[in-house]
Amino acid sequence: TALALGLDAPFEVEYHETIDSTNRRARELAESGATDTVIVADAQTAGRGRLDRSWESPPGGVYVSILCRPDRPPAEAPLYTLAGAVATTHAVRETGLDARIKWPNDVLLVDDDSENKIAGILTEMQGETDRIAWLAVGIGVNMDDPGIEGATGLRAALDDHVPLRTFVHHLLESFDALRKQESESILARWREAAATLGQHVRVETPDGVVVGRAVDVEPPGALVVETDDETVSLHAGDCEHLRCA
Ligand code: BT5
Repeated sequence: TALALGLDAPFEVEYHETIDSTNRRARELAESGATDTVIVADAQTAGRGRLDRSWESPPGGVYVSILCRPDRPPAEAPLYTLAGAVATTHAVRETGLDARIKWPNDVLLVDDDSENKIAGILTEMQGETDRIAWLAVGIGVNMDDPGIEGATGLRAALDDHVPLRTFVHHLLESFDALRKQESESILARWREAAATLGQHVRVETPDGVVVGRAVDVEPPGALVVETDDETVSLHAGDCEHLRCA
C-alpha cells in the first residue's frame, strides 16, 4: 500500500486506500473492543468536521484516526484535541514549514503575511461516568490546496515532495509521547505552538459571541479570553483572529 507505515508498536495500523470516514471506522472498531489502533486512509468520501460539517478529503492527503482508551475522566477529552493539534504542528515543522494552532482544533500554516488552515482535528468519544470508554482523535492534513478560502496544503506550500509515510510517523510518535503526559505539560506544549494566544479574537460559542484578547488555555482545553469587562473561559466554539486596524 501507499502508506505501509512500518510503524512499531504502540499502534496497530489499519490502512484504507479510500474509506467513508476514518473516525466512523474508529467508532466501529471501538465498539468491537479494539484499542491503540490507527486508521489511515489515502482519501475519504464522507470526511467529517465538527458540528455536522464536512471535511474535503481528496486523494493524497493525510486522514488518520487514533483510537485509544485513556484512563482519564470524560471531561478531559478536549486535551486529546489539543494533543492532536500539537502533534500535527510538530510533524509539519519537521518539513521545514511553520505551523501554529488556532484554538481549538485548527492547524495553520504560517508565513510572513498569511495564516491558512492546513489541518483540522475532530475528537469523538464514548464516556462512562468516571472514565473515557474510548476516544478517537481524527486528524486531516491537506497536502494539496483544497480550494477553500483560508485553506492551503503542505505540498502546495512546500513546492516539493512530502514523504507521507515519514509525516504520519512523526505525527503518531509525537501524539504517543504527548498522550502519556500530565495535562499541564500537554497544555504547556500547546501554548508553545499556539497562534491564538495574545491575539484579539472573536469566538462564536454555543452561548453567543465573545470578543476580546485570548490570554491563555486552561484545563482541559478552555480558551481564556479577556473582554472589556470580564475574563471568561470558553469550552467550545469557532475562533477568528481579528486584525487590528
Ligand atoms: C475540523 O472541523 O477541522 C475537523 C476536521 C477533521 C477531519 C479528520 S480527517 C480524519 C478524521 N475522519 C473524519 O471523518 N474526520 C477526521 P471544523 O473545525 O468543523 O472545520 C470544518 C470546516 O472547515 C468546513 O465547514 C469547511 O468550511 C472547512 N473545510 C472543509 N474541508 C477542509 C479542508 N480539507 N481544509 C481546510 N478547511 C476545510
